[in-house]
Amino acid sequence: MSEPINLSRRGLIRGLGTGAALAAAPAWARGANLSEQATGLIRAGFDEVRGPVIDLSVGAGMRMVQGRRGRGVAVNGSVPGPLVRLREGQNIRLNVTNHLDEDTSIHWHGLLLPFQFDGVPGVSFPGIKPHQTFTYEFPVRQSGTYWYHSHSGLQEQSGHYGPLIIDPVAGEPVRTDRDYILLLSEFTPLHPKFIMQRLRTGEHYFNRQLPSWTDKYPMIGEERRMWAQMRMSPTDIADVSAPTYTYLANGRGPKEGMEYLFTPGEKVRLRLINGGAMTYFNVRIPGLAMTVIAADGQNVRPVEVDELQIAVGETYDVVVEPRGEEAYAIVCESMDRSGMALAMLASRPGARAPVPALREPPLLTMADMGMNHGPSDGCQAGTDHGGMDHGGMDHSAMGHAGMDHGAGKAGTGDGGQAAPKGASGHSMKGMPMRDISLLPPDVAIGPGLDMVSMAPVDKLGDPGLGLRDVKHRVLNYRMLSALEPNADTREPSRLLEIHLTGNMERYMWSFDGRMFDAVSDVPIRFAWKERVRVKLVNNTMMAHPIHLHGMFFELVNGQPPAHQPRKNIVTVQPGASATFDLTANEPGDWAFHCHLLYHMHGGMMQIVTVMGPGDKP
Ligand SMILES: [Cu+2]
Repeated sequence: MSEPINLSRRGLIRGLGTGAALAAAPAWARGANLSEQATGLIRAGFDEVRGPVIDLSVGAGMRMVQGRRGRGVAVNGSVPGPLVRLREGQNIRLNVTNHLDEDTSIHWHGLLLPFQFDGVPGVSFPGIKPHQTFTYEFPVRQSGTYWYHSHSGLQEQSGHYGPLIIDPVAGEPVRTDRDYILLLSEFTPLHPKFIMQRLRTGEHYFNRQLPSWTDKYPMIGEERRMWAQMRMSPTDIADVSAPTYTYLANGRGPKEGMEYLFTPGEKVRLRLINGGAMTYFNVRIPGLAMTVIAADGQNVRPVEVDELQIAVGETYDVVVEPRGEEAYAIVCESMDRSGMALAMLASRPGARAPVPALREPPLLTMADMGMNHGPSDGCQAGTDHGGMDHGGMDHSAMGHAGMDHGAGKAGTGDGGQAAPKGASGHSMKGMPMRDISLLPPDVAIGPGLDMVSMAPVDKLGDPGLGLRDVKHRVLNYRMLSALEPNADTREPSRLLEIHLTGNMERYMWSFDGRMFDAVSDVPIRFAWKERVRVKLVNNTMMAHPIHLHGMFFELVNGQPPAHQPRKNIVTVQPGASATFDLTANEPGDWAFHCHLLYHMHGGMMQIVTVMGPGDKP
């Protein structure tokens, strides 16, 4: 194996598995017939492409991960696709050729560009037809850690994604000796269309951690009855989990020996990218602190933590200084703790650190249904009866069968149309799960909405499910602060409230009760350079990573306006709210969606239209 190279001195390493000998130039690079690529096994790991013109080809093939085979979609014959390495200030032309027998696309996640090149079929361009080439061309106006992925169908689940790094003109604010990419994702031998179909027909199909009456979850019988009556489950944390998924580090399973070399005392930069379709990861390196220096590609004031949760689509750059041990495990547990992606920091090839066992699966709490008012995010169901009382639920009411309301009430406000079975207001006897009087009038009431948060509070300080009561330091959004001051610190002139809505049973997901329909939907409109405050209210029991294309917004996280952190994804915790400020200065039509692939596909998407300087509002 060749000497690892790194970004700051000798180039940026791809991080090869120890088992994988450095192959000769791949078939596509040798000018081989691309149809050959369609039958060969897709490689794990990635090469690097750079320069003013970059050619990318999207093709299908079989993937093999830890002995399991599945159909894959690859860029340039590998999963992840090649590292696209750009330089701030350059002009880039990317020729993307589609070798699939279906349409494809590439969305450049987090990049500022003319909307025609944002790569969302039906929103910004028609998509790339089979055997056609589409050329993306734009000036590179930023720097940092990003990624790219398909925005067509469910191709992202099959492997159509890759890292994208932009080197800054002015140099990095933090000097490091080594610079590595750790792109997290999932592999499944199942066809993503099959997964979507099963999610629609039975939401618990892939959740293997459903509590039974005999399991060891620390719940009393009453709590179990409450969850059962709501036909929800406190283990409803991930829609799809292991063993359906094998979690991947740069395309490699936890047993496939992904490693990054270091020399003790060096500063190592890890560019974490969550390129998964559905999985939140909790990332920690036992024995090492991580200094977060960037979020979603934007520099932040360095903040030291021991663990962080990375939402689907997010990127975090962290710096670690390994010394003392010959190896450190980079443990990336799925949020539901059904499995982990794994890599090693190794002081010599093959050096290994012990890998801690998966921690106990976390449980949803009543607070995750928007029922607690207090700052105590971590309370367990049944242990915070005071907080539950605030939500209008007390024990006398619970014993009052007459307060149960189902389909009849759920149908009111919907033109008298009774909601179908499964769409009724969940009730915990006296506890209305769907009190529509709590919603603003512009939210559509119908079968796509099965829960209304009673008292959604801002939870930007929530480190994420499963990390609320760990003993070490965990990142949360309130700890992020922009390194360079924001350009626009005007007071927002308008407040826009958007509700995240869903019907868990029927796997319908939406904004304001309206599932995305590219043809008929009315976009969210912003005037040119309008400064808007957007409040997202989560009326579901799942965390949703909400992503805006084409622009950065600033999280309203308690930092002064000039240093509110710039992001393009924000997680809205279950039953909670999250708020950001936005300057609408990128004209065009932009996708705005949940980055959980099957939620987006299930309807949680909208178009944001930013008017140009000459447009009439
Ligand atoms: Cu995206």
